Amino acid sequence: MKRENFSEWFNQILEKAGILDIRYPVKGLYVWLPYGMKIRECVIKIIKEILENHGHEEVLFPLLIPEDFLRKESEHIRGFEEQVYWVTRGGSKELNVKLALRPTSETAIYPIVSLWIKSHKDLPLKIYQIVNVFRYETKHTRPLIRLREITTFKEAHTFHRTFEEAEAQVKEAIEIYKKFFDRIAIPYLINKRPDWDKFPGAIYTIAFDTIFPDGKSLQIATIHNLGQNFSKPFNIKYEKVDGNFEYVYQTCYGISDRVIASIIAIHGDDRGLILLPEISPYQIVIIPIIYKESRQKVLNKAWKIYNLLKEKYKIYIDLREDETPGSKFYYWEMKGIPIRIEIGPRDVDEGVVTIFRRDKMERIKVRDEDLENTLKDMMNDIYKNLRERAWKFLEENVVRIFRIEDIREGYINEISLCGKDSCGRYIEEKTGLRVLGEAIEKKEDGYCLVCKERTDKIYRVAKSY
Ligand code: PR8
Repeated sequence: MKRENFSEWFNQILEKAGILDIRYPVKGLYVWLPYGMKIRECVIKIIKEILENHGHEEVLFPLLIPEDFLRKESEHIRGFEEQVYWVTRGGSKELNVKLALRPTSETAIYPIVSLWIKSHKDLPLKIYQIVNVFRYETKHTRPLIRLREITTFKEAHTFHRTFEEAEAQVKEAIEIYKKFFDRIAIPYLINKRPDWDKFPGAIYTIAFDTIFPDGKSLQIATIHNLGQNFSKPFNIKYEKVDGNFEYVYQTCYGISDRVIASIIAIHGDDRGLILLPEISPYQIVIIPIIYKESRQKVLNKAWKIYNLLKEKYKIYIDLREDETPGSKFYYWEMKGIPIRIEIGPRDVDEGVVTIFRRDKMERIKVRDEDLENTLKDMMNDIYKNLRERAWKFLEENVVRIFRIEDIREGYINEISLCGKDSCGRYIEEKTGLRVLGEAIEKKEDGYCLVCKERTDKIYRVAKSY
């Protein structure tokens, strides 16, 4: 079902695993449920840790942006004009200055940062925030994937003395996202977007794209080199060592709820979610198999194991007596808990427990004294297995193509292209697919499929979300 009817599978999992309620009566807006919030928290914790380790500090800017701020950079507003929600009234009074719900926060942040930055000593400055943003999307909206309220928008903004420093920051941002996606076992391809598809106001955009089970690509992160395009209209200047003033050079980069969509879509299966130990609300669930006569001894052992493991793992003991063990198994499999420990009366007598791992759907018996070591190895192995499986799927769906007529929907096609806009546009028109951009970590000698010029550039083409 995941493969054949991905959209339906995805929406069902969101509901059945308790991630989102998708019945909110405004298009493109959804309700986060308790279990979904716990997963979201785990993911946020990882990205925060990585950003902080790379010298970024968290800030929080207002949601509302005055119209004149939003309009300061002309390309930016041209790109976002049709996506902005406006607040025009306070109660029954018309506002003197219209206020935009931020579609992203450049134009909220930069006027204020221009007051912070005075000298070269204030640079580099690296800040980030995790907020909701609103975009009036006109393409088909989907939970977590194409939202009108992006609820988990992590945006980083950096300010530098020179163009070279901003370039180095783009490289650092690539490393940051590699670390992040590796940690959550999401495979990616890194593409420099064609000029016509870059972020409004940027010099260029680099994107991380992944592939979904239906063969469509999804942009899961973007990094933009803004040059001085924003610092000039927003007047962000610093005093150089020699006493002259110069506009700063900037980058910004962001991820969204799509990260969580990817975790669900890429790791999950027909039984539900499959979570990595690090992002699972519980890493282990203990299920005592309770019968009247042996109730006490089973519960004693279950609590003993719980106490033994609770310092090391996020662990939950499912004591519900109005549910059968079978329905509990099904329930926690749907929720993607990496490991379940089953304890029955016979296990108590024999000094063993049964361990079940969700990613491989395998059950083994382990002696009590081996339990801790087995769990430790298994947690690592689950991460390794999910990561390998996910990368394998991506790699199997990337195809090297040598003729335009062989470009296929459902795959990421790699082709030789010279890089001229006209050649890229031609491919998009001819195939109905999207040119994701130039592979930044791959070169190969060949001839542009359109104009036949020599080139070593590889471009990726796919149907995308
Ligand atoms: C910026 N400014 O805004 P970006 N639903 C879910 N996720 C989305 C949606 C949507 N409607 N639109 C975009 N994304 C820059 C960088 C501050 C931070 C996700 O960049 O417009 C996509 O994964 O490219 C995208 O890569 C990311 O947000 C950043 O958005």
